[in-house]
Amino acid sequence: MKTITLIGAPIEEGSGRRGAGMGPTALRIAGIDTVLAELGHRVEDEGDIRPLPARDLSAHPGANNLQMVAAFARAIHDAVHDAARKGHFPLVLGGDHALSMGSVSGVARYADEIGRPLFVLWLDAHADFNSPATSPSGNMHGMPVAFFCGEAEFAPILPKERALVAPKRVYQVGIRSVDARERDEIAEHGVNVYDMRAVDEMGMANIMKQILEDVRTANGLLHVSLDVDFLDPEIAPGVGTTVPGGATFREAHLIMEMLCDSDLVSSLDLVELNPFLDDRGKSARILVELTASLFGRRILDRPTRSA
Ligand code: B3U
Ligand code: MN
Ligand code: MN
Repeated sequence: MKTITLIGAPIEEGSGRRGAGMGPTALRIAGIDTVLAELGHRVEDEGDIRPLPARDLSAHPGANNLQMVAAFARAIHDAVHDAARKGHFPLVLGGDHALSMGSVSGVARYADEIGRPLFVLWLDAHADFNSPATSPSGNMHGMPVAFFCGEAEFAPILPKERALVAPKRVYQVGIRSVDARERDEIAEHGVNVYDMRAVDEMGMANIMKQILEDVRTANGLLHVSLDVDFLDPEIAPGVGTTVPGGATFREAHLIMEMLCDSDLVSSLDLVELNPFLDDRGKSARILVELTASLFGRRILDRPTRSA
């Protein structure tokens, strides 16, 4: 039994189009709280974050809506850090992926405080390793991984002394749309990449076993960031940037079931859900189902452990 703090993060300013701000509402309508409560967890819904004004920052030509993104990042950082410190499981309901600048930094700070390394599992079609200098779009939802790894240091979005994540503890699974500069950056920084070809060749179970073993060996905390576009658009069309050839329903569930068995996950983001583009709530529902699997819903009881 866990105490789960739901943190609504209705940010859409990182994405370059409207709609992701309705994500937290759609996830609540799809029953995220009741599903978790039915599995025996205590659920505390903090409601939606109100961004703290970031008037100290000025506009930046390579980072669209910098002030609003920073405002959300600061508030999310504090909410996630507070929840983790209380021993709760922070579950962030997005909102676009720029919110992970705040959530991952918040858990990284907590991990530092308790002296354990933070690992990040990034489930996404994209690498999200751009910076204002490299981004083709200027959209900040394409920058969070570079940000929490200490790259993309172009503005004081969070205090300078914030905790960072070591790129070698970041695992990207499912990527299939990477900009040329990003490809060089992730290789240079030693980010662990399992692109869709690796998924096809190795199988999701083997990939997850390797990742979970690394986290367990290091006695780490694991943050999971799930972007809707990780999934194939056939099963999850409610996202601004659909990329064909994504994870199947079963691949995604297997990940969640193995994460559940491992008991290593300490925080989760559900991001990029755009209800305006969805098909009768299909994508919101699949995110809720995947979350249920992560928190203990199972097909049969199995004695096997995943790592
Ligand atoms: N890499 C591109 C596209 C992109 C990144 N993340 C999303 N789209 N969702 C960029 O704009 O940085
Ligand atoms: Mn993303
Ligand atoms: Mn993406």
